[in-house]
Amino acid sequence: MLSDVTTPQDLDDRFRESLAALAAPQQRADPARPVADGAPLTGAQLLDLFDAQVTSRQLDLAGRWLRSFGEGYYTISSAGHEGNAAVAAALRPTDPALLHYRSGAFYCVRAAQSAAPAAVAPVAAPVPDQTADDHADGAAAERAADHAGGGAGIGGEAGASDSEHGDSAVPAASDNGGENGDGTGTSGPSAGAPDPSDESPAHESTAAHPGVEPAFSTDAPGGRVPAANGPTGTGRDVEMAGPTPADGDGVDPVAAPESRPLPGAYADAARDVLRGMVASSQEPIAGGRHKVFGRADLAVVPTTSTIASHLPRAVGMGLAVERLRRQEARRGPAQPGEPPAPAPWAADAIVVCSFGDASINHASATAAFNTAGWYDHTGLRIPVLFVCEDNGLGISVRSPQGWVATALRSKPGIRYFAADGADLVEAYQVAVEAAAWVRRHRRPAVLHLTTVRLMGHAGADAESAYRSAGEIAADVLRDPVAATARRLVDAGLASGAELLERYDEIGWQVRRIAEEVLDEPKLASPAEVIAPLAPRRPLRVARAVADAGAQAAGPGAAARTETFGGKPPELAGPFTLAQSINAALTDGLLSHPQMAVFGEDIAAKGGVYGVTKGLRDRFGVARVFDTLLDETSILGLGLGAGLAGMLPVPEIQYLAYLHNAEDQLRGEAASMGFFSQGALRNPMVVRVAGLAYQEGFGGHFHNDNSVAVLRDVPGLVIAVPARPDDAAAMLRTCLASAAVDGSVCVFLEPIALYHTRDLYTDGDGEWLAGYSEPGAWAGGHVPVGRARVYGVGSAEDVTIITFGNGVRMSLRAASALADEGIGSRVVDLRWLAPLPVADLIREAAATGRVLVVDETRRSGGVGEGVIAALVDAGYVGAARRVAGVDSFVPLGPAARHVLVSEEAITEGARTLLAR
Ligand SMILES: Cc1ncc(C[n+]2csc(CCOP(=O)(O)OP(=O)(O)O)c2C)c(N)n1
Repeated sequence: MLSDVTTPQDLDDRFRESLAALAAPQQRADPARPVADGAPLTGAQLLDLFDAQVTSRQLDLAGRWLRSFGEGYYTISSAGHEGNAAVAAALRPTDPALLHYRSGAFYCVRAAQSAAPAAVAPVAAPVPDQTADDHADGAAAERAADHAGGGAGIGGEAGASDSEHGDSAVPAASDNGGENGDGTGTSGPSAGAPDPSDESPAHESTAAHPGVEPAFSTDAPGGRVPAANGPTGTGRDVEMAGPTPADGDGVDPVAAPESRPLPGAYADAARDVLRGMVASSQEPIAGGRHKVFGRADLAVVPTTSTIASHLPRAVGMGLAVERLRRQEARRGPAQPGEPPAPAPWAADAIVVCSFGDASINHASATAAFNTAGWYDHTGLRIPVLFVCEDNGLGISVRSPQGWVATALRSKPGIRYFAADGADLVEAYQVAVEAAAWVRRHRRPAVLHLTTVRLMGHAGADAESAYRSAGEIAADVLRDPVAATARRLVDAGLASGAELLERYDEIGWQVRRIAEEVLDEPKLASPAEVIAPLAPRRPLRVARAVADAGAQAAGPGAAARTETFGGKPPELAGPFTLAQSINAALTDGLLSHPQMAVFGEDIAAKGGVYGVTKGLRDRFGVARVFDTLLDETSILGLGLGAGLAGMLPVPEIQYLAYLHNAEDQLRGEAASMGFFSQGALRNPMVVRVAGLAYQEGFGGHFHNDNSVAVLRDVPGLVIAVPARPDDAAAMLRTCLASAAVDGSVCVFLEPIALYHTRDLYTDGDGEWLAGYSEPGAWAGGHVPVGRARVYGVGSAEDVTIITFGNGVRMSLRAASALADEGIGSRVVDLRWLAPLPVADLIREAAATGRVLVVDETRRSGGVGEGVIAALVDAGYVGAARRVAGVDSFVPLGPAARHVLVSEEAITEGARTLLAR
């Protein structure tokens, strides 16, 4: 009986009723044949996808069951979304997938695909279009990119000259009546005829391997549907004890479904999911840290609970995958001794990301759609398939009738496909078309998959508060698993009773595994929890810096000199902070072939402060490029590029503008190691221009002095160089740390010091520094979390702990104090995270009097952390703080009222000494 709230019991009862009502087929069909004339799936394939759907459904029921006695911690289900099994089947197991939290069936299919023996012929060999842009030389690409609005991209080799890329060449655009006239088309049975020119390369590749007997069927044009007699084990630790398989002699084409073994990969997938539900430390990706769909060997990248936050990353991955493909195509097969291409994804991979209908409204989603479309408009290729699983609801809020289709159809540069997720055959056909289109054209598309949501948003959700009983019942009637069962019975492939037996058998197996994983260990200590958070291997980082120096001084010396226009920076200078960062970025691009520098205005203009001047000319648009104006997307590009094996160095133009995109750093970048136990990483060095004291320029937004939002991001490295020589060394450290340990680093550059030359008096040039020659990089290496100490006068009376602009102000103040006979030691933290605690304690103890000079705000500012670190370490001396006022920074001279001044520093020191 269906109540006003759909409980697991209701859904289960209803499913049983509907299967019991199905008559036995009059005639049995051959499972090796298509389920219907012209259908893209055979009966056997449909039976297998049914298994995946049922496994997913039984996982949902098990999740509620585990919760009922307090041993399960996750009840958001996939029920109603099991049509996504078809999407997985249409893809290749090597296509990176960033999945919606309702992806149980997708995950089961992906696991089964991946379990295919290696001997199986690869499906759908790469035959991306060899369009004009593949052959574009750098200069042409650069011109094209410039023409397109200054935006090259990670795939910046592509020109805008693509013969297929334009209004006139959008495949089937005007054939199907859904064309928007801007490169966005509509496809799918519900929208119009498919474009014959979009035939998947899969056909070609399968035909190209005659005689190969795949364990997974390859006659479907897209990915691999797990075959009925597919692998029953994957070498992992579980196998479902299914009923005895039918004789494999092929004589009996009407084998009843209960005689099919359940692929062991489904059991493995079920175990993964159940381990997540019970927070087992043996869960394969997050190790009990979260319930996510993810496994590195399945190319399933875990996503966070923040809806749509994975979409900007998916776009970045698309760009990077395409860039690396082109790079590899250009350089040809690896020569002996040549390092392998760093990309972890197949060259012709496409990226898939799925999400709900309410999520399309989120700023992160609109940013991702826009960025994909923007790049597409410039002629750059982004092979991303967006999949919107539309159940019509976001928890309790309805998507307005027709809104999702209207919104998704009208995304410029993104081709639209639509399918009914309750019809597995149709969904598969359209998903294959969509995936093939993206793979062939290397362009973005969205698949709008209509679904229902069964059993509410999550376990505790009382749907009756916002939905009528009739509405809930209508959704149950559209249960996609029951729909697949009907299809199987109609096609003569099984009876309802047989399918019900299958459902129960899988249910029994899932419960058995659930009981097994209940006993598995949980994370048992803080150390265990944080182990994968941010690995630090300082010796390896130091060695990487030394190696880069040796390369630049030795075999790379000639190229380096040429890159610097004949005069290496150590022979030029002395440099300002900005010049030093510029030279270090140049050296970084030379040392790290996978490094790319990008952001707003950084290429053609060279940055609003000239820090990146000349880099594009030195390295070309593929490695140094302007992005569109959206910080979320800039970081998303970095997230995806890092995951694809690159070393991204995005720039955020002003600290104030990091905040609107901060989740991409906090929720996405910094958490990847944590939620994947280090199996996946997104190394990144985010350059941020910030902090105050830009006298006479701007108000708060160009003088933002708040870093509180960064300081508590677990594992994040925050560097604040004050001096030109430190800046170069610290940037080398950050790049090496990102490359070696996968670190996510914020390199916060004090704008006011960019062009500062003097320290004490006009013209003294004491804030300039020479640039280290590469042979000296190892000796001058600055490890993460090590401070610099300056002794002024006797250095015995007071310890001034500071960073950034505070260093220069404190040195000037210390000089004035020295004239009064007060000796100071000025400690430049250099790293705000992790704080150089050992250095702090040593220097504090040396005088017993600590003055913290903190240019950020009093509340939540860096000084709070410094004082707390001293207290935690048992420091018992005197301590004071001077800090910014808890205010936004006002315009003009009024800024001085809220910022730390040199006078405040000298006053603070005198007060300390007077105690
Ligand atoms: C940025 C963000 N805001 C709010 C939430 C809380 N939340 C979780 S799921 C959800 C609804 C999402 O609806 P939809 O995208 O349609 O996916 P569905 O759950 O319907 O499959 C909300 C609001 C969240 N996870 N992330």
